[in-house]
Amino acid sequence: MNINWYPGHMKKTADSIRENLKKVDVVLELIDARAPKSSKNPMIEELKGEKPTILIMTKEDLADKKETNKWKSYYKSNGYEVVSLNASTGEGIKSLFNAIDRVMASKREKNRERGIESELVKAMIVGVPNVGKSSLINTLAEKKSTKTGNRPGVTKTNQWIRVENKLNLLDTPGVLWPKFESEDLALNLAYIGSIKDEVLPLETIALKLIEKLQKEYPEMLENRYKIEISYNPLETMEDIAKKRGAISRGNEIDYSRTTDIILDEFRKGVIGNISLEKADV
Ligand SMILES: Nc1nc2c(ncn2[C@@H]2O[C@H](COP(=O)(O)OP(=O)(O)OP(=O)(O)O)[C@@H](O)[C@H]2O)c(=O)[nH]1
Ligand SMILES: [Mg+2]
Repeated sequence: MNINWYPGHMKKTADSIRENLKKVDVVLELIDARAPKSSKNPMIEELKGEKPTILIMTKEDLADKKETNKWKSYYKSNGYEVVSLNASTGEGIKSLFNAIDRVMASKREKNRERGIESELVKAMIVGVPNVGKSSLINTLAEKKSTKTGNRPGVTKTNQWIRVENKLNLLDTPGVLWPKFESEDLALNLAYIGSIKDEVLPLETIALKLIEKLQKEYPEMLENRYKIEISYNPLETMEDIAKKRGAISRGNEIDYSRTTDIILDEFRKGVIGNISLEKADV
C-alpha cells in the first residue's frame, strides 16, 4: 500500500508540538481503543520526552470492553497513566480528572509551598487524526468550542480553549508519522478513519476488513448482514451487496457502494464492538 500522506504540514505540526510542550503541564495523548497500538504515534512518544502524560483510549464505546481492559493493564504495566472513555458523550471522564489530579499532585504541592494556589492545568491534546481530540475538548468545556467531524484533518491549526479557572487546553491537528511499521498497522489506521479516504485503495481496504472480521468476529458479520460468511472475502462482499441492494444497472455488483457501506458501518460501530488489535502483544 503506497500512501503518500506526509505533506509539509505534518512537519510543521511536529515543530509546533515541540514548541508548545514548553508551555504545558501535561500531555493528553489520545489513542483509539479499537487499535491501541496502531494509533499510538511513535513520533509523539519521542517528541514529548519526560513531560507527564496521560494516555487516553477514546471510542471505548466502539471497542470490545474485554480487550480495552487488557490494553489498559498492558499500558499500566509499561508505566503509563492510562484511562478509557467516550470523548463525545463524556462517559468515563471522571477517570481522566482523577488521573490529572494524580499527575499534578507533586507540582501542586510545590506551588503551594511557594504560595501559589492556582489549580489551573495546562494541557496539550495530541494524537492521530480523527481520534477524538476536539470532541474531548468540547466535552471538557461543556460546549462546542472546536470543530469536530467524522473524517481526518478537521482541525487545521492549534487552538487554546480555556475551561473556567481549571483547564487551559490546546487542541492540535492530528499527526501521522513518516513510515508505518507494517501493513497491518496502516490498515488499522485506514479502518478507523485516521488516513484520508481519498488516498486509499478503498475497495482493497474493505476486503481486508472483511477478511479480518471473518476470522475474528464472524458472528457479528453474519448477524449484521444476515449472510453466511464465505471463506473468500470477495464472495462475502458480494453477499453483503446483494442483501443491501448495492446492485447497479445490468445486475452488476456495485463494489464501490458496498465498500462505503462496510467502512461506514464499521466506523460507526454498528457491526459490533470490535477491537482490531489484541492486547497479548
Ligand atoms: N463513538 C464515539 N465517537 C467519537 C468519540 N470521540 C470522537 N468521536 C467521533 O469521532 C469523530 C472525530 O472526532 P474529532 O473530535 O473531530 O477528532 P479529532 O481527533 O479532533 O480529529 P482531527 O482534528 O481531524 O485530527 C467525530 O465524528 C466524533 O463525533 C468517542 O469516544 N466515541
Ligand atoms: Mg480535531
